[in-house]
Amino acid sequence: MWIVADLTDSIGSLTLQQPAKRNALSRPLVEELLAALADFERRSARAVVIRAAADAKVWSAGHDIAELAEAQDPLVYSDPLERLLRAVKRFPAPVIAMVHGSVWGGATDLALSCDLIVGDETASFAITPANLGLAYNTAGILQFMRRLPLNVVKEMFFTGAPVKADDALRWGILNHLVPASELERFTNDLARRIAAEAPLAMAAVKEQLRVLAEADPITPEAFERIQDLRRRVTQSEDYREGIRAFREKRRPVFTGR
Ligand code: YXS
Repeated sequence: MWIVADLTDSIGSLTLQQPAKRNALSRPLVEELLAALADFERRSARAVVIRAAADAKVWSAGHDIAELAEAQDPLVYSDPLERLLRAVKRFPAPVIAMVHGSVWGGATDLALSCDLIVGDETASFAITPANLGLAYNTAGILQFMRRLPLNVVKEMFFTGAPVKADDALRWGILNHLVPASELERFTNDLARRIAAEAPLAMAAVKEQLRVLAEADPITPEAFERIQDLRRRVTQSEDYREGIRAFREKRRPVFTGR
């Protein structure tokens, strides 16, 4: 088991439980999250909290780099993590990310795909394709653009550096920044308040907001241009070097080829 799932008083809780790999969002872990969300939907959960274990220093290290396809797009529509991001955004009740610890790469996209994020002073958020020589996918870029000011999105993608908790609050990544000692109580109170509201109204307004937020008209030419840009990066030597460097536990040397 890579997660712990619990449903009590109509509030679902999903705890990432793979510390040896810093809760990397591997295929088996993601498939368990997807199965638990489907179970929560069947049992009419009215709110869901996604979290790591209380003592985790890393909320999640993002995509499992060992699973990333080389020389082809590793962030395709059918990728398990992409399926999870869509499932969270489509879940018919609010999903809250409760963040203690650092959040990396695709896990930051997962947190931003939740409806609300509550973090403590240890929370930080990084998006890291540049560290691997990778071009992020369109749905993911749009997710960041919808949630954050463009200059903030650019700084996060250009540097790959973690955004620390106080900046995460200031820039709008966090809904609430609370002391670590308060995090669980605060988040549970928020979930209970949401779960006490009318569930049909909650589900409707969440889906309305998703449909309207995602109503991005994109021309075929724009789509083709983006695909061409991503294809060249995905097939680059730099991307191969990024994966190799992670595997060899060293800093990558990018040559622009
Ligand atoms: O060497 P062992 O077998 O003990 O395994 C090590 C790491 O290899 C493993 N691990 C990972 N395995 C697969 N995918 C990962 N993302 C990943 N992260 C870590 O966990 C074991 C312990 O790692 P270690 O020794 O580095 O732990 P630490 O506590 O010193 O450092 C924790 C981190 C998270 C700061 C460090 O592990 C790290 O920087 N991990 C990579 C974070 C990252 O860049 N994630 C982005 C993944 S790619 C992704 O999400 C998107 C495709 S994108 O790039 O577009 O954002």
